[in-house]
Amino acid sequence: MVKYAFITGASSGFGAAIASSLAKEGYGLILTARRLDRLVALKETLAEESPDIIIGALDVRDCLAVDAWVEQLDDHVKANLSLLVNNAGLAAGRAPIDQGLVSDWEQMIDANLTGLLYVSQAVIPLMKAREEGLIINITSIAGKEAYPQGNVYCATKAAVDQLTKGMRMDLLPFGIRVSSIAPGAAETEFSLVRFKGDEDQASAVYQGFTPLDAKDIADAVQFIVTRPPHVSIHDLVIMPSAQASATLFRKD
Ligand code: NDP
Ligand code: 8X3
Repeated sequence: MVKYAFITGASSGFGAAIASSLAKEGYGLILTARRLDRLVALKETLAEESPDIIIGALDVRDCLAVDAWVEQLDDHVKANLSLLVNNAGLAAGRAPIDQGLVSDWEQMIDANLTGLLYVSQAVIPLMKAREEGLIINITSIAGKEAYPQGNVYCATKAAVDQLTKGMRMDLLPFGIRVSSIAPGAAETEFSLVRFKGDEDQASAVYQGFTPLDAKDIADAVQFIVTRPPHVSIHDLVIMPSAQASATLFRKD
């Protein structure tokens, strides 16, 4: 029986790389994000590796849409949904706390924290019914250490860090494992989104050192999902070799 993995934010970066890695592991894939055209292209790319890919446009901030999306999945998919990767998220802007835009704050809190809660609450009953499952939350080094002008983004990731621990406790009786991965600087579309399409500002973030790439995080997911059932990876902090903390880099 095919096992299914539900990956949020699969239209780029970590999510797309994780989809590719899990296709190789034989998972059926449930891939969501807001940009459906990206998901259509990804499905075509992965078709040879996984014939079983379900895609859908989904904004994780929309609770009703999240519930409806999970509800409409075929019964055999719901019965075999064994992995959830809560990856969708973003940083919007980088500004001192008194100068941040309320709309940026809301977007980050609603996607990174509240959206993760909506998706988890929709999926967990399916795992509980089988007393088996694995949830991987993508947090960040920003959730371990705040950095200047990172304020609200850091706070959302710190919240998810704590939430991961709480979820693990609440889901222990049901055999559901909960992991987190906290990456440092990785070159994806993350900075382009943070700086609202300013390519110069985005590329400057990664100048002078070799950042992580999306496959580095997909490799970590692959490691977690291939552990035997008695092993639970609680938290992986993965940094570029040139990054020693949220703010300390060794640059050329
Ligand atoms: P990308 O910008 O490349 O990918 C982000 C993904 O999240 C996209 O697929 C985007 O899809 C999706 N997304 C954003 N908002 C929403 C939403 N409201 N509803 C549904 N999907 C949404 O960045 P990364 O791959 O780097 O980021 C993935 C995760 O990793 C994020 O949670 C990020 O905070 C975290 N992270 C990133 C690091 C980095 O340095 N790159 C380091 C540590 C953590 P779409 O726009 O199509 O909806
Ligand atoms: C993304 C990494 O350090 O830019 O979470 O916040 S950082």
